[in-house]
Amino acid sequence: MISQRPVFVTEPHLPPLQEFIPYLEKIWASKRLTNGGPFHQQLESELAAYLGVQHLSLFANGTLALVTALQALRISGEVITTPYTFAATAHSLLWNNIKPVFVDVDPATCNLDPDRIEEAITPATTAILPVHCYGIPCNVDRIQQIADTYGLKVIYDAAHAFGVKQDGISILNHGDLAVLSFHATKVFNTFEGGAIVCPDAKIKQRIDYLKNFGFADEVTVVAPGINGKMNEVCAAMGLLQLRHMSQALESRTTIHQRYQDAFKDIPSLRLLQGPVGLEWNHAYCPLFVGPDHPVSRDALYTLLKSHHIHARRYFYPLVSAFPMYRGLPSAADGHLPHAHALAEQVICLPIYPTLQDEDQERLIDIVLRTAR
Ligand code: T4K
Repeated sequence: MISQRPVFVTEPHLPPLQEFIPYLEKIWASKRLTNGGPFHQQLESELAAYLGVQHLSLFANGTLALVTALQALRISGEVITTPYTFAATAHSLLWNNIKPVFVDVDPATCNLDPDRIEEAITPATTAILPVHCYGIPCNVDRIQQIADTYGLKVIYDAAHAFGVKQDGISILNHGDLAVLSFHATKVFNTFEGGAIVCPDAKIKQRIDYLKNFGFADEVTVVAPGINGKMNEVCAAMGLLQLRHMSQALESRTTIHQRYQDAFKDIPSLRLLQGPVGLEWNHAYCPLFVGPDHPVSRDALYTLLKSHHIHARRYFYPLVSAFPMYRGLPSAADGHLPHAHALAEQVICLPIYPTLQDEDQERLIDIVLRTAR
């Protein structure tokens, strides 16, 4: 009998429960629950080593990390960003009273098109906030060149880019800061969580103050900081996850390869490809349903749903279409043609280490039937 169990776009990666108990026992014994406890400290140093970055500051989630990264660099005025992302990217600007300026994306990567950035710069521009969408790296060299020429800061929204390397080097080392998300749905999760990757100890210290109400010591408050701290249970989850990362990444690669093999001869279906030298984390598996495919993207989405397969249309609708952004001149329809086309065509297929072979085969079979 064909399985009809529900399949979601992702499922959190959960190490065996019995391996988590000793961490909880330590938390209970020490009564240290949060505010930079021992697991928090340990995770910061283990993650920096694992990711190949100088420093990082843990956060309660990626959104608070984005908001704080912008504050740490005193970004104001206008910031150039992508409309093809999750709401949190642009929202972090609004939370700082910054005006987002949307620039179109390169359809090959789904990331900010560097050729379109310069025309969006005005005297009010202070920074660029690109996203390494789906974990595929932005054109970091071109973006840095533009930032250097115009004296702009670069903060990468690297929510999808945990562990991604290009030519052996972490892509998290690019820009002035990079922000990670460790949400339950991410490649590496701490239930909820996030981090700012910092190039030096001085900026890390400022960020550490900002995520703790601005306290520099018991009696000194240096900024109107927020409470963005990660607690000890989440940090412990991160430490345990790290022990299982290589296996999880391997499974994701295998699953992605199966999709690749299954759809390679269908020209109206496109899977994203990384550049040569990319160590991708396969955070997502976006499939682009071209206009000449016999079935539209939305019809495929509905068809899969009728088989209890809950794929997701990340990122549809575009952030620039949300009510709080659609009045901006840069959100105008004709201004973002590539982002619009991607948003109309994308469907993210289930990809996670515990995805069952038979569920993936079932899904592939349904998609292949739409091509006949
Ligand atoms: N920047 C970018 C580019 C981002 O993509 C995100 C987050 C952020 C910034 C902000 O980072 P955080 O503040 O979140 O750390 C999800 C996630 O909540 C969000 O973290 C993520 N991006 C976004 C792309 O996806 P939803 O609203 O689509 O999630 P939800 O609850 O519909 O979950 C999707 C599927 O995952 C469900 O159908 C079932 C499964 N699931 C989900 C959860 C929460 C589980 O199996 N277990 C779970 O606990 O936003």
